[in-house]
Amino acid sequence: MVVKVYGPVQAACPQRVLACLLEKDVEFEILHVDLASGEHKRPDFLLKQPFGQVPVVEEGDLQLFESRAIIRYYAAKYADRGPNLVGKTLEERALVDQWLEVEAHNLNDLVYNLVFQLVILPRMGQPGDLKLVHSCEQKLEQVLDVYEQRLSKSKYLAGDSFTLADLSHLPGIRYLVNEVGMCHLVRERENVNAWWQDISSRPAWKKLMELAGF
Ligand SMILES: N[C@@H](CCC(=O)N[C@@H](CS)C(=O)NCC(=O)O)C(=O)O
Repeated sequence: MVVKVYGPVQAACPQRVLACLLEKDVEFEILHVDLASGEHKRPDFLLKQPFGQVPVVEEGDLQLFESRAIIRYYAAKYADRGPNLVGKTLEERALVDQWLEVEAHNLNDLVYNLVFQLVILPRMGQPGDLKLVHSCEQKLEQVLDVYEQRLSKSKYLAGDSFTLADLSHLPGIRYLVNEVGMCHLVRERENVNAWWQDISSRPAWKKLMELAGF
């Protein structure tokens, strides 16, 4: 069954889902949601995503929102197809979950704030808050030092192979490197940089970047 994915292909959270579907070779259809005109806040869309955000997926009777819940679902559903993204043992799965949580709770907000202050507000003709930018950048330095340590011990976040833990970082790190002018945060860290070069070279991610027109 074709999976319907609601959201602009250029937005980070839909990209998390699309990267997973491409890795798993799951057929999908993108239904563009126009964030600029507030389509995601309209009553018909709120029936799909009550918080008025993208992405949402529909597959038959199943409707799901929250990008990390969606990727966990598809990675588990297609565990035997394509790369194993969830880990093989209980311990590997726990490590995948741990780093998915780190991405969601330690990294994502900082990146989001930087994108909002340095990309979205200026796009709307408003200046970003540079004090907040500086504070987020400093906090991000510390978070990425933890990644650097971790990636000095294993090639990928959860161990020796690429998993959801790594995949979930692709949209946010792309923003850092390509959109907010903070590529130094990645480039300065040998292991983080090697990891980023590796995961962003995956065919599924490259295909998504083409789809997004980046
Ligand atoms: N935790 C949610 C966050 C979703 C989210 O923040 N989506 C953004 C696009 S990346 C959005 O819809 N922004 C518009 C808004 O919040 O009004 C998820 O991972 O799905």
